[in-house]
Amino acid sequence: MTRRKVAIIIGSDSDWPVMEACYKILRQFDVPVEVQVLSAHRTPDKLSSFVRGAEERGVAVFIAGAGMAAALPGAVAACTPLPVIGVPLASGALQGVDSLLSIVQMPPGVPVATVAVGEGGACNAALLAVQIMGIGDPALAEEFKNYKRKQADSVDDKNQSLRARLAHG
Ligand code: RP5
Repeated sequence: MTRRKVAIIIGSDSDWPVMEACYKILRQFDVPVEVQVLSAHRTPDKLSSFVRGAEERGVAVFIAGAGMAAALPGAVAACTPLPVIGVPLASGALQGVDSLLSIVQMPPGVPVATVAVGEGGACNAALLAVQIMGIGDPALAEEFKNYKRKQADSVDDKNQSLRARLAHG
């Protein structure tokens, strides 16, 4: 079974240092990724033609990361029936409050799944995309279950190690 792709779109190359975390997690799950710098405000025509052609190229989910008056995820959602995850980024004077409100406050009928501001949100965007794609891809769903198990094991280890230190302190 050919695995479908995730398209990561960022509003500027200045967003990449944070959004690279998203890319790395998707690649750890062996999800094919397309990355594009395209802006809702600066390159609206190129953005629209990239998004409209994506389903045919095998894209299943979009992740759009942007800062400031972040119209990008909403503009992507306006042009596609595929799910869109929006990552608010902390750039400019308002440090992400502006982009969070821009991305989360979509009007009814055009959903964007908004995650946390910054790198935590970039990581969760990748994981949410894996969960969405896992619905039609049992191998990917199994990899996500393994990820959750390892995460829980690592918390158990930390719990035991802290409790042991306190017991001997
Ligand atoms: C947004 O404006 C971008 O997503 C970026 O977060 C912010 C600043 O862009 P640059 O001026 O660094 O290109 O559209």
